[in-house]
Amino acid sequence: MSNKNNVSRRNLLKQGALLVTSGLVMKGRNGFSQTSLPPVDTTKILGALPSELGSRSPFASIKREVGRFDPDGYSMTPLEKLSGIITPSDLHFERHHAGIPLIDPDRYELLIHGLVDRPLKFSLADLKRFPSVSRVCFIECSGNGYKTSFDRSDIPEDITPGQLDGLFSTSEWTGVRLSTLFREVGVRKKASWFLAEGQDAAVMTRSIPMSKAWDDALVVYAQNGESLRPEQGYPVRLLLPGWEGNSSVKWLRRFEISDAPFMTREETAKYADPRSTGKIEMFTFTMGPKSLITSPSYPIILPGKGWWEINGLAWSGNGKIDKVDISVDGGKTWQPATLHEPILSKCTTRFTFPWHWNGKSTLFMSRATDENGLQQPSVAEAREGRGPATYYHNNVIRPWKIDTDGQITFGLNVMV
Ligand SMILES: Nc1nc2c(c(=O)[nH]1)N[C@H]1C(S)=C(S)[C@@H](COP(=O)(O)O)O[C@H]1N2
Ligand SMILES: [Mo]
Repeated sequence: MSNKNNVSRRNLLKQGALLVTSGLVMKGRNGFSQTSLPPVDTTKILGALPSELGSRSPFASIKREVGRFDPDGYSMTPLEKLSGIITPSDLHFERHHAGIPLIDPDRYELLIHGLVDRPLKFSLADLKRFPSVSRVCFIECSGNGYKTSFDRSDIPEDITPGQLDGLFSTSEWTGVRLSTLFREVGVRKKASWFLAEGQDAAVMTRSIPMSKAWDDALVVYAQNGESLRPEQGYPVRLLLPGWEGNSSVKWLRRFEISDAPFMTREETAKYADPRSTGKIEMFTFTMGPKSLITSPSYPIILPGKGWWEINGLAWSGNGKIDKVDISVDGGKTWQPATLHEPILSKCTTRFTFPWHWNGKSTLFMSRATDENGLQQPSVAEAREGRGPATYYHNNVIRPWKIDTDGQITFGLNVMV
């Protein structure tokens, strides 16, 4: 498999030489003591000694793609470069409306007030004293999928999976159940909504139905075994499994309990879905079933016909993935992919499918179905059901096109 952007062996050697001249290999954090690349006979050279902090192989560097729009910004997970389901923490996507605040954990406080018996403030240490829980689940920005409405076909063909859908990542999160905290303050019976507020310069606020708190909402302080990254909400964020990323408020400082939604800017001017009826649907929290083939994908060129493994990711905010079907004939026929363990609820599932490419030009794609029987829609189905105006919750089937020369490009424009 060759890849236009892939570093060839020769380029790697050149890069190695560069690393050496810049002293990076000698003095790098990883402590590699070799001064020449490629490593000659590694059995004849003392290897690197242990270090306080690990690092990636210089041959396996990997980066997020960043978009900065003052004061707004995002970075995207390079989905095509990852294996399994966990996103390394330093590659988790980011979406900040007003940058990353630096919060002193010793001065951190979470206030819970409103329709409660005992308004309380919790320090970070207080939160860590409650029974802890861990859960592996995804976060997906509701604007994931190239911010284009279902009706438009202006997504470029030369787009990688990460550039298309990289506002999506999976981590193991640890914290305390929100229901535990709400019981502690004695949430009143008539409470039906609560406000979650962040302490960043955007003061992100969202109204969340009380049912989510009693169901599976978490207040988390750890990610993949260590404290949250600053960009993921250090020291504490709300985590609403399966719901649009925006509602998982980072740098969390306050919950206000109420009997009505608060109608904040983030749920009226934004994060609401205009429909073809002319009406706007609000509080469309759940991320629908979705899948994406991450390999082969643009910019890969398959060198010839034969067996190639189709590899990808599937997820649903409604529960577990039940099946992923693959079509290699433009959507005419479908065959089941193999789902890899673990298959967790509101989490990412890896799938593979052995494909015998006959050398002809075709469109190949995946389609996810979750345990509730909800299925990833085609563009036509999405347009029909939701109207053309919204770009939020874009989970339409994502086809890739392969030419007779093996070049793979994004194929949605061919379909619509
Ligand atoms: N306080 C606060 N919370 C926030 C945001 C923000 O800008 N401020 N961005 C939201 C959006 S739009 C998304 S998609 C997710 C992104 O989470 P991540 O940056 O950890 O991937 O955080 C949400 N929580
Ligand atoms: Mo988002």
